Amino acid sequence: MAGNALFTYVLVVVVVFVMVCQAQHINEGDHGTGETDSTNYMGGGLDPASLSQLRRTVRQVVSESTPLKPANASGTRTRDIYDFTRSFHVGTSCQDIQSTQGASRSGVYLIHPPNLVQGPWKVFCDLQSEGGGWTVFQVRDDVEPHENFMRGWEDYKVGFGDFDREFWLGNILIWALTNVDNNTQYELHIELEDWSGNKRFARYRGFRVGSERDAYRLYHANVYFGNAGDALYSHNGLPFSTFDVDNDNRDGDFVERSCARLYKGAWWYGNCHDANLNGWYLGGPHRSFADGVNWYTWTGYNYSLRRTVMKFRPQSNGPIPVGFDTFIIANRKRSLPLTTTTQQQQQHTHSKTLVEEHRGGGVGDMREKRGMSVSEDDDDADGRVDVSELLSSRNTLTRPQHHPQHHTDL
Ligand SMILES: [Ca+2]
Repeated sequence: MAGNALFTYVLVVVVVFVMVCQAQHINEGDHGTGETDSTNYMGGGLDPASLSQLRRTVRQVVSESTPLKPANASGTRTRDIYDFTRSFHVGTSCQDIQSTQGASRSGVYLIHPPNLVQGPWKVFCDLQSEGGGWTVFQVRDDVEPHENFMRGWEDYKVGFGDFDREFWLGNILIWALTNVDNNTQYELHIELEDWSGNKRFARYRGFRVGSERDAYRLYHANVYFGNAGDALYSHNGLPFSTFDVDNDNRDGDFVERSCARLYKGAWWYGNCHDANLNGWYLGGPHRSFADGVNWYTWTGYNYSLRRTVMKFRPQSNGPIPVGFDTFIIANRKRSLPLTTTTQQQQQHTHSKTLVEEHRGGGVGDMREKRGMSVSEDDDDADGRVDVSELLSSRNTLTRPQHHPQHHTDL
């Protein structure tokens, strides 16, 4: 028995060593995705037959000795991200850190935009998609535990969530970062993924968000590229609403008058929406109407997407270099009204559609308002904006003093 146990012990040590070496090898070659395909283990020198024999033996031995623990004993499931806040200097933007410091990996960085009095702030930069330079301001994903996005105005102002799970960067920073000066235009890119792994995207030029006095209104230039459908067309020029601050165009009694309450989110609602990416995370098809993570022009009002990412970067002039999938230039067809053939129809037919509510909001309107956006709020002599609200302990996302657990620096 003693000899048997010793043999088992040695065998386990050897096999674990071999597997660790394999895993390290794979990790060195593929840091970015955070996923290791088990089939890759085959490539490291052992032939498949003996490897699977070893695995069987290990599985048998392990199951006889110690109970198998779940992959993560705490029950959490996160996105694999990296924290570069101590390995790079503070930049003025994600794109700045990429171009002046040679950062090339997506992760959390510190930026202090020149138009802000206070800073720096932690942001998640996507430096690896299509040339990088993106500031990510929203993520919904298949993680545990999910973040609650049914939050009030103040939470949406300062942001919430975790960079390695789901988050909203905060309307103050989204506004500040899309209004750095009057010359820089930004492009908005939205990635969507359903529960079958299909991916679509929507991209808009001339994106920015107004100040709080402007109710964090959404502006874009109505220039859409993508294959997900132009679901933000009807939201252009609309103010932001939360369950406790109703800036939408919807009338009615009690809960009926608030799109945010009806559809369980916070968004640039009109009456009410073609997109609801801050809605409930319902995990696929749902019977309830339009209250999930919905993108109407792709998956309708009864399908809650698996993953969404919203990000922006300074836009270059000329054609948009979209290097994947096919895409169409926006057709200007009106969105279908927010009605269905079910009982919800009665609920909605009496109200005007969101598209009908929305007039103007084109490029002309946008430019007209743009000049006032930075200077209309509290600012100092240099025209920089006071964002001291972000220093409060309520801000657990972008305040550098707050250190949640993530991967250490590389
Ligand atoms: Ca209302």
